[in-house]
Amino acid sequence: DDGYRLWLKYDQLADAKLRATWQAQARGIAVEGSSATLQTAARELQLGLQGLLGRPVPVAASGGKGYIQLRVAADPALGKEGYRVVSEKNGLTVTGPSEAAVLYGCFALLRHVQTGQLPTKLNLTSQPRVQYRMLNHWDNPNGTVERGYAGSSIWKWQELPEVIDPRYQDYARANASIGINGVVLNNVNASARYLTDEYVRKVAAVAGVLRPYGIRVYLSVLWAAPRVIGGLPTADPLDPKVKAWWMARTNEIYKAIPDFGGFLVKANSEGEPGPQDYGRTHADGANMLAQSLGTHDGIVMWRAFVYKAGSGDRFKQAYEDFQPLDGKFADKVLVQVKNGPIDFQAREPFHPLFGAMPRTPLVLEVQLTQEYLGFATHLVYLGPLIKECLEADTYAQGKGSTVAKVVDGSLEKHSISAIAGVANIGSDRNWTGHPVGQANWYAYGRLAWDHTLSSEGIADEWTRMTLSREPAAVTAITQVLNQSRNIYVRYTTPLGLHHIMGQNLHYGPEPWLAQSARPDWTAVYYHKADAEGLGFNRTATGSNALALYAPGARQVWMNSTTCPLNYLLWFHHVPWTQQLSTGRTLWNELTTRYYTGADSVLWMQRQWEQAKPALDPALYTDVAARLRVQHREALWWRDACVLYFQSVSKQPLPPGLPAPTRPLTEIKEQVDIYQLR
Ligand code: BDP
Repeated sequence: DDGYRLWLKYDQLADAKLRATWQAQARGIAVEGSSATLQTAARELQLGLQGLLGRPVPVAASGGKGYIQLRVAADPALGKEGYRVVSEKNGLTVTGPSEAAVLYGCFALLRHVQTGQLPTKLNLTSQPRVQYRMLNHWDNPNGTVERGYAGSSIWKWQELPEVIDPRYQDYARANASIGINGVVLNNVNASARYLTDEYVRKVAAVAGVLRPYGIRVYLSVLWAAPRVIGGLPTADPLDPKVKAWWMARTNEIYKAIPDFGGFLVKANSEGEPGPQDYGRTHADGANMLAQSLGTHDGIVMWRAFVYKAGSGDRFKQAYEDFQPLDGKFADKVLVQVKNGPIDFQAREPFHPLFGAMPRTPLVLEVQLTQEYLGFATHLVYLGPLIKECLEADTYAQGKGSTVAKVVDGSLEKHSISAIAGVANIGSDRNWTGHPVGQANWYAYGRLAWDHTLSSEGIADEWTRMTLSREPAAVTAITQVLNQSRNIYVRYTTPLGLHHIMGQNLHYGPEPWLAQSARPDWTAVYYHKADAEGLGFNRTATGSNALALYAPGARQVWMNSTTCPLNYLLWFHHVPWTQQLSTGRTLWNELTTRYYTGADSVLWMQRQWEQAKPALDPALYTDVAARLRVQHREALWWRDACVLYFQSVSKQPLPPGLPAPTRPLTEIKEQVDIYQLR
């Protein structure tokens, strides 16, 4: 098994009785209507059922008993994309108010069969809680992928529009199966190329493949495009010529792609151009772009990932730039906010903008590509990370004002809502490099559809669809998935440490990093280790970033003796010798976590080995080898951090923890090797 089929495996159900039961319910598929999406739905269902049931399942315009009926039918309870899969007298029906809804219903039915469940009294009803469920590609025109660890880009721009790689369709199938309905094709550090007629033709070809799967395409735009490709002297959003240029470009795009989704913008961030270059605000820029969309059905997602060099605590900067703009954005604008205030660290408190911009729909952006979580080498299931953010309580309108409710629009009564995942896929045969990276793509899609699903439930579903349905193996594997993120945090950044990774690569430890182009690109800026203690004081006696949160949320973190340990060093500078709620001193707790974290990777290896008989041999071997690297590198992190922090704390290791066998200098050399050009 080379992993190419992802979770859409459809190998024959081993249980003959179960197969027979389903066979009686799936003699054929009857589809009313001939549109591309309905035909796609029927074809997908057919493909899946034929595989699972091991016999032909014909598709017809109508059919009798035992035929599964696919039908578009108005149903006010289901929104636009919700589906209903029910067993009726004559057989199963899959209905929904739109063709895409029927397609989603077919995939839900397949999931049901594939995970080994019965057709009796079937009633699967579901509708998405978030309207725009986006995958963001950080793919460049030359085929590289920014922070991509699974080969190169799947988009072959050179060959488009004539050559349509069959992979585009398989990509669409995978996305549709988990409810993703929008994809931004290119990197937020955008090239202006995509806005040219030449490239719009290519983009239109991709859109044509994705359309029958209910997926719309979007583009990241370079703010300076009017200068770079438009021949204008300026990109000032209030300049009439600039406005006219965007309007004309947008109209051309819609001529080629009538269901084009809109734009994603990274402006005045990490050196990218933006409206502030002309003394204008983010709202000026976003609103002008929204205006250029005219009456077309498109949106602007404007990113809030901004931080300036040398202006106080980076934690606060996006808030300071954007919060005052609440209420100033046009209707079609959404502001896209990363899950945490710094940058996709292994654990972050929720971003303080959530709940603080009630008049602006906010897009939650999570990173599926594991830039700060071990690339495609470490096994880290991100379901728990995404859930933790969604369930965090902003207290913006009292208890229960979760990030999820801000994002799905229910808290502040927005009519549009969106969520974005930075894609972890590439040209590798198995799409994600690490086979378990597929689970992150899957979990993201499922949570984007319904954030109330549990991370554990999704892990179970994915494992059974992708790896094995053998119960003991499912248990062993899902235990690993569910623990993996906490384990990663323990051996890299326990107790709320953050941003202490290798500076160029964002891989491996570099807590000693003190010099960089900007202070907020060093590690010491974030951990603030000194003779007295460790951690960033963000209380009123420090940067006071805590004041950005509503009182209820702030309360949780405010006091260093009651702050949950997972967030302690995010908010407090804690003496090495302070006793924590575990009974250990900070130093002893920190080192214990590094050691137990690294040891837990051995536990992951043993669990994986237990599942071996139920797994495809090549896949087993691949993951087993990656887990060996993961252990070696967990020790690397452990020794680097323990020895470095010890050089500052001057504390002895707690009894029972063996001292690292190599000196810090040796580890530093190793880190340097990885960062050589
Ligand atoms: C950082 C990445 C950088 C991205 C940036 C962003 O290192 O490559 O361009 O995020 O999100 O974490 O814009």
